[in-house]
Amino acid sequence: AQWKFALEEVDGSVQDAYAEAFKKRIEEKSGGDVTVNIYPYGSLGTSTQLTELVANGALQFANASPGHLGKLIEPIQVFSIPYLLPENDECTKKILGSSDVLYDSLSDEFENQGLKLLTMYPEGEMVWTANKKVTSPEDFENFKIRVMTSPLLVRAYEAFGANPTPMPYSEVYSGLQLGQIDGQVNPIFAIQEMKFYEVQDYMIWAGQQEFTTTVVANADFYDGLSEEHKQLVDSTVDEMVDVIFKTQNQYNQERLEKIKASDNAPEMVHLSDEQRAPFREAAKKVEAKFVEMTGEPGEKVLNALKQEIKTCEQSM
Ligand code: 6CS
Repeated sequence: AQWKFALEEVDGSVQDAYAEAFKKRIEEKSGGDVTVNIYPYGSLGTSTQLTELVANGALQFANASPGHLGKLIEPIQVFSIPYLLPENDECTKKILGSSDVLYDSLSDEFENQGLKLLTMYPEGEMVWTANKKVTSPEDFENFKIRVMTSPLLVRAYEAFGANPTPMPYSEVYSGLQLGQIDGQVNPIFAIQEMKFYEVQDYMIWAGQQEFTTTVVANADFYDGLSEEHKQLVDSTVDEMVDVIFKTQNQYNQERLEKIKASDNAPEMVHLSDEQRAPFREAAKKVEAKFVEMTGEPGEKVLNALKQEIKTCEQSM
């Protein structure tokens, strides 16, 4: 069998590291029975288009990040509520890898769209890059910030006082360069590999959000797999939880050093707890918006996730 796995990120990214390790394990364990072909971001289209290609069976696997899934699977936007996920990374890893909320109720929503939710993993803390020093919601006034295409992200950055502009990943660099947008938000490894730091003066840590992604499969493809192949996919996905957690940490650390060592490196700004406070306060409004958008099912997901976070944090 030949399986196609498409990425929302370029060669050398965190998603690429995942797919490469997945491929290696699958090919070895299947004894050459299965080959996995990886398609990095670019030729096949935007994140939204990749999700469509998996849903209609043209692709077997792809990454599909909540930041772009919000129109198709509204409640997955719970992962885009700022300051919601645990501060403890181990809890984030645990919840994304094995949460009941995620793999019971939310996976049904994926199923309804022809998608099998295989796993979810973190890719690192999201950092703002900007052409001015933003330390308060007031600084965000008239500031055009690019966000991913999920509707809740527009609400989130409005609540933070900015003018959010949703656009695909591939358009961000030129948007920054041409001044159509003033800033954007992404994990450090992505800021480095997409060269956003070259056209921005500041990198700003506000601690508001972990970047999360899902790996989805075409649902009919997955359901139709032999027991042996299903086991192959499931066991590999399980093994990958720790592998990718370590890799993304390493990539983000190494690439921060690269950015710092570059000519004209952006100024690194770490917001204090006091400076973060108004953004945290604004996040409550985003939570309310989420409930308004997604209704009772969304509210249930939100409350159950909060409970899981609390339980994990208390056990650490
Ligand atoms: O900003 C984005 O659109 C993208 N950022 C990352 C780090 N991965 C995929 C996503 O589409």
